[in-house]
Amino acid sequence: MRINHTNLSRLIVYGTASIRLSETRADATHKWKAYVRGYGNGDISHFIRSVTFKIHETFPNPTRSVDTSPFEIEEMGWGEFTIQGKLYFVDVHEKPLYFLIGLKLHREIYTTAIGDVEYPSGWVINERMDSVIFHTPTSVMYKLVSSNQEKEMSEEVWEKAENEKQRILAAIDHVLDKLVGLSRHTK
Ligand code: SLL
Repeated sequence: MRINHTNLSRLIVYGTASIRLSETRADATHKWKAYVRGYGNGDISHFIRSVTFKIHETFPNPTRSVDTSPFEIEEMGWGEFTIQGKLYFVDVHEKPLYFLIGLKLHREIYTTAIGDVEYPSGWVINERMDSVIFHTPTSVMYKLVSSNQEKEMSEEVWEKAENEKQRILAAIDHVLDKLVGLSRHTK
């Protein structure tokens, strides 16, 4: 049964963390992790059943499933690639959620942490934050999700997210302007 006119949401953070090995090998220069966690490291295992990480095919068993918290895998390697994630909810009636995250071994301008938790120095963090929205959730999911309160977003993180949103909107506007310009040209 679904509960109408109800929306529940929970913040999740997914990302990668990597560090250079002190002794590198031909097939491994870095140790890395990929993970999904709650905002501020809050527990998400009461509504998330499992997370599947599809990593590069140069690794053995490239589809890795994690069904207990922390939803995290750890590996050693030499290269960067995109990881495909799939998040399954405790209630199988809720559709799984897909995400993509770039494994980053080297720091760039946009490899940043969300800032809700501290990491030891030396780690390269690449994270995204997303809001999982349960629109007219099943009653099972409603009970599970609402059984735990989530940490409130700090003002700093909120501001960062808002700036990012504005940046994306400005980029969309820019592209739309270009497209309008192009179509005028071809008329
Ligand atoms: C690149 N397109 O060329 C990427 C591929 C693959 C990384 C990166 C395997 C480690 C191992 C590994 O790190 N693969 O052999 O165990 O940069």
